[in-house]
Amino acid sequence: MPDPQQPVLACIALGANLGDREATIRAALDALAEAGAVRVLRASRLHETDAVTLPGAPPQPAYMNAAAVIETTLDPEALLTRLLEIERSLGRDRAGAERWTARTIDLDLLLYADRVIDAPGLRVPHPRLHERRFVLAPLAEVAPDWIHPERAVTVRAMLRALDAPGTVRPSPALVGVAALGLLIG
Ligand code: PH2
Ligand code: MG
Ligand code: MG
Repeated sequence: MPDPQQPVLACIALGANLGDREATIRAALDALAEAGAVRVLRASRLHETDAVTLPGAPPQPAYMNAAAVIETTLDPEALLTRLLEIERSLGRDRAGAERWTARTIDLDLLLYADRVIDAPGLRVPHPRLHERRFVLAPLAEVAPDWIHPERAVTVRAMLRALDAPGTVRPSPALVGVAALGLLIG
């Protein structure tokens, strides 16, 4: 186990397709930055993306997606709990929700240092990370050289290799984080 006091880097995906998507994503990043034990180091631009749904599911509004690199002293379980708390505080209602239904906010733990975790409710790296353009396109802005610990390839290479269709429209707006002034490089 890593030293619990030693900060590690992790990557988070943010997605929203109900309500004021952009405002909610900004609020989620601010909430992450304001809570103790987490520093937001980089935030991607906002990317508007067509909703990927389960086969046969009704169409959904387009998403706003983004990604961030954070530094944290929380272990992966505590970080996941923090993400779920922020989702709830921003109006995510999971009651009765089936998979992949529209949501005000979705915060996914994509990568946590070079750890591989397979526990109920927590799989890291995120199991579908490598096949989703709406995850990889923003992630490649903030962590292009991050190596997927199971696939041994970089985020940039995974994005390049992607053959799944998917429409991603990057917006000129950075998500931006209050009091942090960060950037993509
Ligand atoms: N999240 C999903 C399912 N489908 N589609 C887009 N475009 N963006 C998402 O964040 C997304 C999705 C489940 O988490
Ligand atoms: Mg998700
Ligand atoms: Mg989620």
